[in-house]
Amino acid sequence: MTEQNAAPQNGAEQQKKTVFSGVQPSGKLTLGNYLGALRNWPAMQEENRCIFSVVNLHSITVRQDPAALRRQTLEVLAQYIACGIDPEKSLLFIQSHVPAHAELAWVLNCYTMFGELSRMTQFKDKSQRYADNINAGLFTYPVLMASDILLYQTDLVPVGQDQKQHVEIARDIAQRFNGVYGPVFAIPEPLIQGPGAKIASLAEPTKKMSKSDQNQNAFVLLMDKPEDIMRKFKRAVTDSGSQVVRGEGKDGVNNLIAIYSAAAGCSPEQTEAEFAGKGYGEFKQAVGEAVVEVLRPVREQTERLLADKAYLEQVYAEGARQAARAAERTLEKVYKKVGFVKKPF
Ligand code: ATP
Ligand code: LTN
Repeated sequence: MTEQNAAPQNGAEQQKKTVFSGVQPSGKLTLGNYLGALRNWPAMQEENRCIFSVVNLHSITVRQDPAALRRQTLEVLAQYIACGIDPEKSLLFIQSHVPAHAELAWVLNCYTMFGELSRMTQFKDKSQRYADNINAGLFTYPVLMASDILLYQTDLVPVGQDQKQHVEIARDIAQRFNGVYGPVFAIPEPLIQGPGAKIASLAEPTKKMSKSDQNQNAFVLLMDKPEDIMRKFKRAVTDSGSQVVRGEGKDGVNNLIAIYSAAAGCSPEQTEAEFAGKGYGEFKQAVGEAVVEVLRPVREQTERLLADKAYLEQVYAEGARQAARAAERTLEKVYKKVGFVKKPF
């Protein structure tokens, strides 16, 4: 990102909206992450001030292998770029490199209610899934996410459907804080786009496709080889019907229709029309092929980028520098408002 985009703006620059989003490096990215989030981001960078972070502080709410976490962090960064995010136009950084995120999270913890965090669906799901590690970080995860968003005076947060509730709590926290101290934070809005906003597991289509699923056949990874992608779609759970139409209780087919539509860039209605009179077997083959084609350039570009660690390092170093400057401005305002004595250096 050019300097002027991170600095206070004037004229036309002032009209730009600020966009912030992030992905956890808690595993390898899935087709759900891609169709629900990443894929929609490059188009936004032409007209907005875009900031994308690899949110590694969030990932340790679940136990991670340190070496794998380090590797996955660079992989996610490479995949951002491979998906079309241009480091010259957008600000890309690793969350732990900007201490303001953890600092603001502490303050906002004191403006977030136990009751509202208890209602978060992701907390309920994850505390069931990781019953032996229901740590405080898992509980306050949405406060850290609110800090990510609010530090940059964000207007829009492009995410998948599952994160809507978290963006809403960020709005609530911002409004509460502004209500006490005056207008400190911009009030962000979630941006949930297209048929890819809610991709389900291929093995259990009532659940979301998640990179931390134990079952390898539940997800397609961005880095999967074409033959693996085809095999996973061939095995995808459907139902006893045969027509490629959406319907109540047809979660598997509904999901494949959403995936095909998102991958081929058409509406679910167009997908149904295209496959009228064709069976599930033929449809699954077509979904697999469409996904292979969409992911191929992303996989190849990611591989090239991962071979150039020096370039990635340069991108995240510059990103951290610019992000820290922007974040520090908001943090300073917050510290002043709550009554902290000004830092002497
Ligand atoms: P984890 O399984 O480790 O909790 P995750 O796969 O849900 O992670 P995140 O890093 O939490 O991935 O999400 C990154 C982005 O991808 C978010 O915007 C989220 O809404 C989106 N996303 C994740 N899973 C899906 C899905 N199945 N369908 C659509 N969007 C998704
Ligand atoms: N919780 C998000 C990841 C995330 C995020 C953010 C997304 C952390 N901070 C800020 C948007 C904006 C998730 O996808 N699970």
